[in-house]
Amino acid sequence: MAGTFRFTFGPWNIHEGADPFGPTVRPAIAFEKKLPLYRELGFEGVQFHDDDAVPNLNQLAPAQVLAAAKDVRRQLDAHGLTAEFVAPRLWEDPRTIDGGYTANDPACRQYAIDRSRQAVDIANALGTKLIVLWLAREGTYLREAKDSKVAVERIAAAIDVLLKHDPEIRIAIEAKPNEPMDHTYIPTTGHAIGLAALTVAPERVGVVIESAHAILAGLDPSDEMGYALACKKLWSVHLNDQNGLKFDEDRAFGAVDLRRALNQVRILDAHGYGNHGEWVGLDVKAIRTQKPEAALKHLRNSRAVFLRLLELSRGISQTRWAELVADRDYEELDMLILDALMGAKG
Ligand code: GLO
Ligand code: MG
Repeated sequence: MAGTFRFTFGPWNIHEGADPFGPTVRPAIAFEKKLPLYRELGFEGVQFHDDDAVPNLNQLAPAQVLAAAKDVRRQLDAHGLTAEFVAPRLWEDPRTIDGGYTANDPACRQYAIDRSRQAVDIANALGTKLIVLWLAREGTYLREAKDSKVAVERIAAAIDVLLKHDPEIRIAIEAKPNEPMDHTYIPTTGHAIGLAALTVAPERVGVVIESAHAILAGLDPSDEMGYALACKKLWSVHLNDQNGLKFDEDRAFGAVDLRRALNQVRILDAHGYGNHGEWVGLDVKAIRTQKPEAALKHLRNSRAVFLRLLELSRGISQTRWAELVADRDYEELDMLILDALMGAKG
C-alpha cells in the first residue's frame, strides 16, 4: 500500500538565522508575505504555533483572538492552503520559564493550560482538529528541581483538560530528548505513546516524529516511525536532518545522511502514510550563512529530496530485495541499497 504525500511547513521555517550566540542575519518576512510562497515551493499545508496565527494573543480578549484566527483562515482559503495543526507556544512567556504543565508554580501551570485551551479554539477557527504539543520546557536543568513522577502526571492531566475541552481534537506529542532543557520528561516516541495511555482518551493522543529529535535521542528515525505506525499513532512527521549529537540543526532533509532519509521515506511509503490525510512536515531551517534571497532553498530542496528518494525507493527491485533477505545475504542487500543511492555507473 503506497503512501500519499502532501507537504507542509511552519512560518518559523522561513527563519532570520538568530542563534544563542548571535542576532538575526536576515530580515523578517511578514506572515502575509510568506503565504504566497507555500504553493510556489510546492507546499499545500501550513503548520501553526498559536501566535503565528494570532500574534500577541496574550494581550487580546478571547473574541478578538477568534476573529484574528478566522481572518487567517480566510487568507489560507485565498491561497488554496490548509492548516495542518496548531501548537501552543509554551516556551517563551515569562510564566513558562520553569516549564508549562510541569512548572512548580501553580499559577504558571494554569497559564500553560489556559493558553493550550485557547490554541484548541484557534485550531477550530483555522479548520484543523490536530493539536501538536512540543513539550519544550517540560523537563529540568537540575534533576532535583522537580519530581519526575509528578511531572508526567501533570502533563497527562493537562492533556486531559484539552481532550475534554473539545471531544473532536487529536493531540500529537512531538518528543525531543533535550534542548532547550538538559533532559525532558517525554524524550522519545515510546514515552509519548506511553503518556497517551495515561490520559482519558488514549485513542486521541498520538505523535509527530521529528527526524532530528530521534537522532538526538540516539535512535533511528525510520524505526521510531515504524514503532508509531505499528501503534497507529503516527499522525505527522517533521522531516529534517542532523549531524550527530549536538544542537538541533534542522538541516534540509537528507543533507547529512541520504540512506537514513531513504529509510524514512521507505517506511512511510510501505505503510500507506498519508492515505488518511497525514501530512509530511519539513521542519527545516536555512543555515545561518544563507543570504536572504536564497533562504528558501532548504524547503524546496527538502521536498525535492523526499520525492527523489520516493522514486528511488520504489525503483529498487522488490524481487531482488526479497531474494537477498530470504538468502540472508545482507552484504549484497547493503550493496543493492548503496548502488541505488549512488545511481547508475557512468
Ligand atoms: C523544535 C521543534 C519545533 C516544533 C514546533 C511545533 O525543536 O521541532 O520546531 O516542531 O514548535 O510545535
Ligand atoms: Mg519539529
